[in-house]
Amino acid sequence: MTVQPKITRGFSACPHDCPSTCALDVEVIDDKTIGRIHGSRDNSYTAGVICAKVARYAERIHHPDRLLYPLKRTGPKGSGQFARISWDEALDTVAERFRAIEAEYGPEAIWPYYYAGTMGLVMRDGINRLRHVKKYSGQFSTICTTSAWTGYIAGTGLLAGADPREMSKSDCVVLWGTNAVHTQVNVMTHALRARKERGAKIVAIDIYMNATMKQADMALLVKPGTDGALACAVMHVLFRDGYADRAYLAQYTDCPDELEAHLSTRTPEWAATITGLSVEEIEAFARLLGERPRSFFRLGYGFARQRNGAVNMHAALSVPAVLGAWQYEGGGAFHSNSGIYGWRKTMIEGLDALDRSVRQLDQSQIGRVLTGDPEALRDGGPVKALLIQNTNPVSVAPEQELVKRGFAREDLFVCVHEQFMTETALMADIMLPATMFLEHDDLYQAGGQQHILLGPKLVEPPGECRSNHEVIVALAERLGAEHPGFRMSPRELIDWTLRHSNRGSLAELEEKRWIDIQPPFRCAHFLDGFNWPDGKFRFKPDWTKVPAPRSGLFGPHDRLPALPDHWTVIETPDERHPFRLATSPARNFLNSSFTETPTSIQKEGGRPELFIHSEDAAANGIEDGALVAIGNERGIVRLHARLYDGVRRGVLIAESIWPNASFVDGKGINTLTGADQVAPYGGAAFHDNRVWLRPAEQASA
Ligand SMILES: Nc1nc2c(c(=O)[nH]1)N[C@H]1C(S)=C(S)[C@@H](COP(=O)(O)OP(=O)(O)OC[C@H]3O[C@@H](n4cnc5c(=O)[nH]c(N)nc54)[C@H](O)[C@@H]3O)O[C@H]1N2
Ligand SMILES: Nc1nc2c(c(=O)[nH]1)N[C@H]1C(S)=C(S)[C@@H](COP(=O)(O)OP(=O)(O)OC[C@H]3O[C@@H](n4cnc5c(=O)[nH]c(N)nc54)[C@H](O)[C@@H]3O)O[C@H]1N2
Ligand code: SF4
Ligand SMILES: [Mo]
Repeated sequence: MTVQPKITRGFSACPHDCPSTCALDVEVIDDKTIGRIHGSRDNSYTAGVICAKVARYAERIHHPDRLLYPLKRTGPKGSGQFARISWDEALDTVAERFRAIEAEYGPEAIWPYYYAGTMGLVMRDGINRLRHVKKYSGQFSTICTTSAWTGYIAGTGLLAGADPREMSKSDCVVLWGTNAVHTQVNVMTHALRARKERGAKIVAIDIYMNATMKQADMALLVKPGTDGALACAVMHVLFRDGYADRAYLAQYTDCPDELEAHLSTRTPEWAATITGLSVEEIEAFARLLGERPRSFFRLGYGFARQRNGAVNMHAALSVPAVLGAWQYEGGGAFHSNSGIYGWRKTMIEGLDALDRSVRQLDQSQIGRVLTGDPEALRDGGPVKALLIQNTNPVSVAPEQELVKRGFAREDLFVCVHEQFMTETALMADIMLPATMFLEHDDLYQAGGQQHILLGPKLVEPPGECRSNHEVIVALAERLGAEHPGFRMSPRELIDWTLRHSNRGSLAELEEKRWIDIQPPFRCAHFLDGFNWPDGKFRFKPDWTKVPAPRSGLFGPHDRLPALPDHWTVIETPDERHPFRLATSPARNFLNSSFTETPTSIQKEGGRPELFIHSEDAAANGIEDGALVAIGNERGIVRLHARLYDGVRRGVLIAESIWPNASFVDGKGINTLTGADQVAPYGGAAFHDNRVWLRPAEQASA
């Protein structure tokens, strides 16, 4: 007789870089093993729903390829030849190299590089404590949010908005530039509830017929980078047809008359040419909104990953202001709640040691930084060492050819702390094995909703995996870095941070599992004013003074339009590059995470593919399934064609981010994306690429 193990339930929070930050119920089989993961039913935002890839997390946490022991490189860079070493040898080597590099080149030659592979505040941000105390080079994090946040804050003055659960009380939910079915499935839970319970309409605005567009009542298929034009024409109609809420505009906005005059030429006909929509589609969308001012604008990141992305975000955000939608429960706009938490992260990040004279390097420009571009180096010395946690730049960063060239430098010392042998870990001199979220304690805040959640340690890590915190503390000790945060445990850091941020204590959070910090209705809807001295929404922002994270003015910031508009700084097709390529998210991968799990790879069809309109394929002699090449001045990528008439002619979509090695030539999709910065504060325009397309045999790799 076999004894069935007794399954207990643990609670947690999803650590991945996803706006949903789901509250999780985890089946714990024994102290090393988990079963299925479920979405918590009693969390009002998660509402029992999570994505399939996290539900089957056992496949990732118990993966046979998990890194279990520290390794040192024994062959040429990137050869994959490593030998197992002890933790002491690994940490001593890193510390010795850092000390030697600091002695010869100064502390700014060392660049701790991280991102959001885990969103836990302790494990993600603790690397900054070491950075600040040691005065290593700073990182300006631009790879994800900068263009979107800047555009949103330019209007409201604050990164917050209507309670996302209010979507279920809306008459019209506008999913603008987010493929929520893939990237944050819980948005659909609340939007579909509004449709079922109140007959709400769901509008989706995207550049291809993705899974979210297919669920919409109205799917607006725009040309990439033209959302500003659509927003302007919609506002034109709202003013023209008496749908603009003039009393609201007078009370709550900066220059409604100037906006109305400016929009007089931004007609549906004007926008139709730019966006590729018909005049009727634009009129119908505007009318729908006009008749349903209780409209909820759920603004995503995707449409801001264009060179005019901040402007387009701000233009889309201006529509609910013209409509007066913010006055209604179920109306207004939401992009992210990152502005409501007000954390004191002194202990986690060592902010009391931050020296603002230390240079900040642009995360997205890692290729340029490592290949010695003086501007990217802020006219300082070279970067000679990297310490990497929670990110996989060799796969995810733009200008991949430069990134690879940089990582191949013999004089660059690289330490990567990872869960898997990613393409970045493969370039390491010292590789350290990392824990996963169920193997350490951490604190989470949701971007796409309003909870603070606890993710306690539930199982023991395999092999010799250590958490990010353990690695940072061990290095600090060897490097002589002093800070009280290095003497605290993760649980102490969580408790300190909660208490000093007036969010209770660890004991309280542990009991409650999460806390809902949704601001009151009037505040979330800015009914006592937007977050500017005069309380007025900005149609005409001062783009040099948006209170968003920034380290300078970048991109063509001196040419930003004063009012919402179509800004023509995108990579417009030309004779040599007649196509526009976007790298929209795949459902079963999360950035480059989950590309190691067999089910995800199989569900994504086993290989990277390029969606091409059948007429474009025919015109270029390309058949379904054929190997094709796409290229621009940044490089050439070869992958297989998938004919799909859900893309516009002239637009190509490669759902990403597949490992570079899964492409025919080992060149990943980011070979084609650029690291020039989105104005005004930076950001990477991953979906804004001008390319040519050919059958593969006609293109030399
Ligand atoms: N399954 C899955 N989930 C994820 C991720 C993932 O890779 N896979 N990534 C996670 C991360 S890090 C983030 S930041 C979020 C991002 O999630 P989202 O906010 O959804 O943003 P994106 O994933 O960049 O793109 C969303 C959509 O924008 C569309 N788009 C691109 N250009 C334009 C344009 O000019 N106009 C319009 N209207 N649409 C455009 C793309 O085609 C895509 O369908 O998702 C997170 N969740
Ligand atoms: N072409 C294209 N490129 C893109 C995008 C796109 O839409 N198109 N999206 C961009 C966006 S929005 C983002 S946010 C970036 C994200 O890109 P990345 O930051 O690279 O995100 P992930 O691929 O999720 O990788 C995180 C890595 O962290 C590791 N990790 C997870 N948890 C831990 C931990 O606790 N400790 C340690 N040491 N490691 C851990 C994982 O194993 C994984 O390899 O990619 C960007 N790149
Ligand atoms: S939807 Fe997002 S937050 Fe929720 S489980 Fe999936 S990846 Fe995690
Ligand atoms: Mo992201």
